[in-house]
Amino acid sequence: MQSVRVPQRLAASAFLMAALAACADQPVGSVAARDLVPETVLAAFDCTATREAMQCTSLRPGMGDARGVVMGGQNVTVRLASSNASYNAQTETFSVDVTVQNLMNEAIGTPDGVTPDPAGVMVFFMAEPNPTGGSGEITVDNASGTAFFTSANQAYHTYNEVLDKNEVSPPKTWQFHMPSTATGFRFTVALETSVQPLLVINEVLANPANFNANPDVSGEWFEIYNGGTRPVDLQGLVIADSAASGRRPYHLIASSVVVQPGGYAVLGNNGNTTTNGGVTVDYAYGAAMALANSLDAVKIARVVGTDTLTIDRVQYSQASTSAKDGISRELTNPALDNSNMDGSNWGDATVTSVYGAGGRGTPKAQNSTYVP
Ligand SMILES: [Ca+2]
Ligand SMILES: [Ca+2]
Ligand SMILES: [Ca+2]
Repeated sequence: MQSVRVPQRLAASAFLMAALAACADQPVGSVAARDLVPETVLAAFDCTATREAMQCTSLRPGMGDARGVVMGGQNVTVRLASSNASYNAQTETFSVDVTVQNLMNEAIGTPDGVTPDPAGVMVFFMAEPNPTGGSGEITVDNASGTAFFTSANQAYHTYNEVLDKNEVSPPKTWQFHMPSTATGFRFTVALETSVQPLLVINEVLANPANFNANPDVSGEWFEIYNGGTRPVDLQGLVIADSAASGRRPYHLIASSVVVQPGGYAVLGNNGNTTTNGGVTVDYAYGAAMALANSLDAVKIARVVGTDTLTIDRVQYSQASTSAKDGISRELTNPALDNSNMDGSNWGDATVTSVYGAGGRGTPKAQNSTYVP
């Protein structure tokens, strides 16, 4: 039976069970079930081996990948490195140690940067080993399992790691059965994993200037910065603020808002620039959030199965610091700890040339308080 690559953490979720029941006549392990786990194909590699060595180079983006466009490749998003290649003539086994290095700013093997994805980082054999010298059937000997990737029952190696920026995994020994009649072989692999959306709440205007009778219901906004290496679509993520009774119910971002690496998105309660103080908003959440001019919090999270995992969260309790009338609060550098908006990692927008009647601030642009 085809193995089901569904993290144990999610296996008990009602969502998943409902999805499986809904397609009960589909083979277990169908793409529908796997897609509940937000996985990303990061790179594909063309690998060649002799009895003494193995090397992998990048495949071009989009090469025949039924799972979507392959992003980047070797030395762009992730690096595969091999060492200690050896051949055992008695058992006809070729062995090589392979490590995975994450070259991106965002962590991999985790949906939020902290929580390990039980599915880990998976390296799929897209094309099985074929001899390049001599003859005989070459097979993957010690796969972690098989699953549907571009076709059924494809072998994969799993690295159960959360890999932060530049981090290298411990080596895993890949073993192949290589008959003595073969002298070399070739195969392709693709690396698939969950990726942390490296989003930073970077600027908040909780207390718009008095451009109309009730500016709070028409002119609040906050800015998100993408500190990652890959674009992030906010669609499907959830946002919330706090209310007197605790966290307000999450609001699902219902339309596509792609934030490029190093780019910004502005989310506000009102998308109409003639009535919101003049701010151009990428996404309007309406009355789903209301940023108090006293104390409050802003959170963005992602839903994975029945879990809601925080991507970023900021809070403030000093109105005289973080909710000044008509002055946004800016993070001085997106790499800093931004959890406390009242703290010294944040500052008041200094630009006096206002974006509009709503007040001082730098919506969808680098903060005026930015310190490299
Ligand atoms: Ca609130
Ligand atoms: Ca307000
Ligand atoms: Ca800004």
